[in-house]
Amino acid sequence: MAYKKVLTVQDISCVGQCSLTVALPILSAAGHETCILPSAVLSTHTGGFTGYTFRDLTDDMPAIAAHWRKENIKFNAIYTGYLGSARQIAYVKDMFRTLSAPGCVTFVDPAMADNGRLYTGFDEAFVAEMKTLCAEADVILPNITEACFLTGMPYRETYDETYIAELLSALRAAGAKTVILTGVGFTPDTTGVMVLEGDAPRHYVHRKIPKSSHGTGDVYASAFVGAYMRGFSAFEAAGIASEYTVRCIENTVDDDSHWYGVKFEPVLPYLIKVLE
Ligand code: PXL
Repeated sequence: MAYKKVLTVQDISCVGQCSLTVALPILSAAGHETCILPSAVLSTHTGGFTGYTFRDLTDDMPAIAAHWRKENIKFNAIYTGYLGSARQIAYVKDMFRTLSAPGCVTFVDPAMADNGRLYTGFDEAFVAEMKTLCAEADVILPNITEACFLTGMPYRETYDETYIAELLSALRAAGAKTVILTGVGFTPDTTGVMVLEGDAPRHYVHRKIPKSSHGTGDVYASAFVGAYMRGFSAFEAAGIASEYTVRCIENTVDDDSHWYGVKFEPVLPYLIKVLE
């Protein structure tokens, strides 16, 4: 079995089932050694809670990376999610260059926006830096809103195949290599993922649960990275991550008190089985 050393760089939201509290268990369940670099520590995520704490860890990053270099620690994959400042992006690029083992795969989930809007705390300066990080990554995993911010294309609630094709071309023109564009559906009951690897995009379609759930982008990206690093193709990994994420949402949707994340943990045995 492919046992890879994966570094994931994203925040610790202590409560809220997103970022590292999702990525670490999912990547571990996928069978990989999972190393973490917290970009910030928050008491909760920013999507619905108020009064959360936020400790920016930007200034710790260069010393952590320097220590790893001194110890000659290298990674087979580096996967970034929610970053704590625009300044961190230069440090992350440096890590891509200096902490990659031969054949290292870099994944960037430009976690910064959804439903047409940037998350609280992000601005155009952050978007400009994130564009440069996406151009360096092997695989990017934006949702449609993030793809619009990355390319300058207008965000649309309703769209057709032509709009999505233009969005994918614009991402390519901005330097993206493999693109996993999430939340793409052309019928009311379905959604899916558009996978652009090489020249021809392929659409993985799955059922749509008519309720928006927090943290599912992180669940999706973590499952994708886990599957891809186990040797599945981008399209296969996109399908595995979709089916896992849909089951996590289905496992949560009836519990109105659980509005802040998805109950992904009881579904991990499913993911482990599918990856076998
Ligand atoms: O799931 C993305 C995410 C990660 N981390 C923090 C967030 C969000 C989305 O709102 O607030 C802190």
